[in-house]
Amino acid sequence: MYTHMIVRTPSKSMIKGLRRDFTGEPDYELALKQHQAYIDALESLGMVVDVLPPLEEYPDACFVEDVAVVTEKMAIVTSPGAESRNGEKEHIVEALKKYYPEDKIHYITEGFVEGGDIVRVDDHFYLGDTERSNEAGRKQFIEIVKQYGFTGSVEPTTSGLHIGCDMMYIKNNNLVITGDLLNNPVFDKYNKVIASEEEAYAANVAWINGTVLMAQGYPKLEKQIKDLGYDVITIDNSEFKKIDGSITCLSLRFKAMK
Ligand code: CIR
Repeated sequence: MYTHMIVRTPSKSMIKGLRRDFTGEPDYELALKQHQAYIDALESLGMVVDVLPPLEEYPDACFVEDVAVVTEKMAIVTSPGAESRNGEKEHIVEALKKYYPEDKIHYITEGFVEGGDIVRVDDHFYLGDTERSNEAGRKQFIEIVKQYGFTGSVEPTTSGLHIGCDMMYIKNNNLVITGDLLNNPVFDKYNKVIASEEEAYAANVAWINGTVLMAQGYPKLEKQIKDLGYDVITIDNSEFKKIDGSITCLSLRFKAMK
């Protein structure tokens, strides 16, 4: 069960956010409205939401998922592999201290790893082998989580920016999955909820205490998830999609330790 969320208001500079393909410039005012709708959806589910101020010097800073991994036992401040994003990590620490004792906040100091490249499935973390992380960062991450009884493994990922673009766990053994990860036998033990190629973008869904938050406009996947008995909330996040953002990247979701 999650109780809290941390988000960061997009800065005006978000229109210059990193992207792999240009599909149009984001409309900042619309992005702000979509961000508020995202917050409203989570508050409607009873989550306490901390809204951090925009960081103009970091166009991608609204994607707070990439700078930390938060659990019920500890938090890890990551170290983004995208050079323009690495400094964002300094700005999440204070927000985490509100909810975690200092000795339960760990830091990636070796190499790089981004939160979007880490997907938790029960007590295991799958880490993506993408351009945003390296061996040293992944190794240190796995060493830290092992101290808390978690396990971790690294999986090849070629179709998305992060492994989290192509899979998300919605509990009860249900794994929303798409792209190359479908060919990885490691995931055969899960009930695969397959996002079709044309709906691949929507595979990044957020499970929030039994409800699934997902991008608007992907009716097949929405039905597949509803058919499993989940309530679904859809969010229009067109402006974040233009800079490779999806649903989970806009928040840190956790059960506060203090
Ligand atoms: C980036 O390329 O870093 C941002 N424009 C998008 C980050 C999306 N993060 C995520 O899915 N966890």
